[in-house]
Amino acid sequence: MAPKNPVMDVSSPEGLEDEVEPVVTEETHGQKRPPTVIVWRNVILFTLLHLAALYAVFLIPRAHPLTWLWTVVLYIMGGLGITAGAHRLWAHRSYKARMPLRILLAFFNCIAFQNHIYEWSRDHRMHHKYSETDADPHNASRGFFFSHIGWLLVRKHPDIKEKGKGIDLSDLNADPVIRFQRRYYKSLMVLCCFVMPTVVPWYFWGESLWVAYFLAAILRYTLGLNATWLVNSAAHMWGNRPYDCNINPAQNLGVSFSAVGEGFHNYHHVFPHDYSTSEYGWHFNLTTMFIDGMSALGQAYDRRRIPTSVVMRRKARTGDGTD
Ligand code: ST9
Ligand code: ZN
Ligand code: ZN
Repeated sequence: MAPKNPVMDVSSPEGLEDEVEPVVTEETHGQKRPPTVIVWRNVILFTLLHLAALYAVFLIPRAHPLTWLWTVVLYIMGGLGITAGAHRLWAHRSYKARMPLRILLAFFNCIAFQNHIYEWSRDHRMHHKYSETDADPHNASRGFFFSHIGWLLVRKHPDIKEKGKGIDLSDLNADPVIRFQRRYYKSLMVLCCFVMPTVVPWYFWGESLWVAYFLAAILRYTLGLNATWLVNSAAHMWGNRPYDCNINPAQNLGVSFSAVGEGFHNYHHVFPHDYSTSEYGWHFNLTTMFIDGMSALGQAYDRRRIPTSVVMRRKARTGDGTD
C-alpha cells in the first residue's frame, strides 16, 4: 500500500496560510516596503512537492507507456484550463464561450490546481493593470525568484489588497460556472488534480497506484506550475521586444512551448485582449488551435484580434526592431 504523502494534504489554497512568521525587510531592490511575512506552511509544502516531483522522475522508466501518455494528456488539459480558461476567457474576456465549453474549461482548470478561477483572474487583472509595481501580485521587478514562486510563499503586499478593491469583477460573479467552481473548489480540486489522475491508470491498465500518483499527479502538477510561473519570471526578463521595448515582458519561445502558447508576452502585455496572445496564430500556440477548434464546433465565438495595421504601426513606433 502506498504511504500517505504529505503533499496530498494541500487541501486548499486557503489552507496553506496558517503558520506565519514576520521577517523585517527594510529595503528590497531599492524600494521601501512593509515587512515581508513568510508563510512557512507554503514554504514547506512547495519544498515537499518539488522533492516528490524529483523522486517521480526516477519512476518514469517503471511506468506503463499509457501512463506516460496519460501524464502528457493531463498536462495539456490542465494547461488549457489555465490558458484557454482562466487566462484568455475569464481574466481577459478575449473571446466568448458557450456553457458546455465553460464547464469543460472549469473542469480542466481544477486539474491544474492554481486556485479557483475567480482568484486567479482577480490576481491576473491586477498583474496587467499594475504591472511590475507593488500592486502586481508577482511583481517581476523584485527578481526572478519572487516572480516565479516567492510571491506564493509570503503574505501579499498591502497595495494588492487596497488597489484590488477597485478591480471590476462583476462579470466573474455573474458566471454560474465560476460561482460553482469557487464554492466547491476544495473537493473538486482534490478529485481532479490528485484522485482522478491516480485512479484512471490503475483501473484501466493496471498501473500501480504509487507510480500513477507520482507521475500523473505530482510530477505533472509540478511541471505545470513551473511552466506557468516561467511566464511571470522568464518571460518578464528574457527575449525580444518587437512591440514595446520600454516594458520588460518579452517574447520567449521556450516559455511558449511549455506554457502551451503563452510565451509571446511582449505582444500580450501590449495587446492583452487578443484571444491568441500572439501575432502569429498557431505558431507554438496550442491554446489558439484549441480555441479555433472549439469555434469550429460552435462553442467559442467573438474571438477578438488586433488588426494587422495596428500591430504594424505599434511595432514601428515602440518595437525593438526584431520580429
Ligand atoms: C498558482 C497560481 O500557482 C499561478 C498563477 C500564475 C499566473 C500566471 C499568469 C501568466 C499568464 C498565463 C500563463 C498560463 C500558462 C499555463 C501553462 C500551463 C501548462 N485583488 O491571497 P490572500 C484580498 S496557485 C483584490 O489569502 P494573503 C481579498 O480580500 C498554486 N483583493 O492573501 C482576499 O480575501 P478573499 C496553488 C485581493 O493572506 C484577501 O486579500 N495555490 C487580491 O496575503 C486575502 O487574500 C497555492 O499554493 C487581489 N488580487 O496570502 C495557494 N488578493 O480571497 C497559495 C488578495 O476571501 N496562496 N486580496 O477575497 C496563498 O497561500 C496565499 O494567497 C498567499 C497570500 C500566502 C500567497
Ligand atoms: Zn506578465
Ligand atoms: Zn494576461
